[in-house]
Amino acid sequence: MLTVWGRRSSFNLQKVMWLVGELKLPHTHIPAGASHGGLDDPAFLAMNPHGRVPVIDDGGTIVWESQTILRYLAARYGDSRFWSDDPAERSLAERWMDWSQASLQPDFLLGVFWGFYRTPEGQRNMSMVNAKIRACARHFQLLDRVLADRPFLCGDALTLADIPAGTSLYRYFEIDIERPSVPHVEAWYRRMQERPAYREHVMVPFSELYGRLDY
Ligand SMILES: N[C@@H](CCC(=O)N[C@@H](CS)C(=O)NCC(=O)O)C(=O)O
Repeated sequence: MLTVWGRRSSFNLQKVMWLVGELKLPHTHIPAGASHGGLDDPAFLAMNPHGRVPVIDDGGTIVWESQTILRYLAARYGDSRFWSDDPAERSLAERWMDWSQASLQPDFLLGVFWGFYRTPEGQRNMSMVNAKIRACARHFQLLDRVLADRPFLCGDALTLADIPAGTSLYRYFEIDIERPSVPHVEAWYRRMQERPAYREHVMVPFSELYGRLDY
């Protein structure tokens, strides 16, 4: 049996739960982190010395780091659309996962979501926030160009490529910031919203996080 630790408002948990939902994996979810606590418990630190969620225990195999978990679940339970045996084909999805973690996620999640949405108004560094909003506009315009001739980042079907970047969409389109016109990204987002796993695990209201720097 698969066990997943994390809080439902955690962006990194959402990526994992979205894939768990797509793969229809039976699982137990244990709320952990923020007000649920538990991350400093010795038993939790023995699983993840970094003391962060998400973490999974899959029949005794412990995995932490959200994107490592995505790769693990896709390789263990996915069909070849999520994890190709061919390194070249697999790299088509992996590059978008790594791009998302190295480029989009720092600018959006740290710069905009934390810097703007989670920071109380009087404490915001608006020149930093505005620079990050502009950086995000460039990231989404890049995605818009790629998605102009395909429904998903690697072609006709959802793959691991779409999960980290796609998890940003709900918050990006919900919060009150300036956005460029990105019709192909908006169409991609509508395709995500048709998926029950996306609606259940990613479209999680987050207004309780507004202006709150604590977890
Ligand atoms: N790079 C890690 C980041 C893990 C991380 O920072 N998780 C946050 C939640 S998104 C966390 O555990 N925060 C502490 C808390 O929720 O109490 C990953 O992708 O899993």
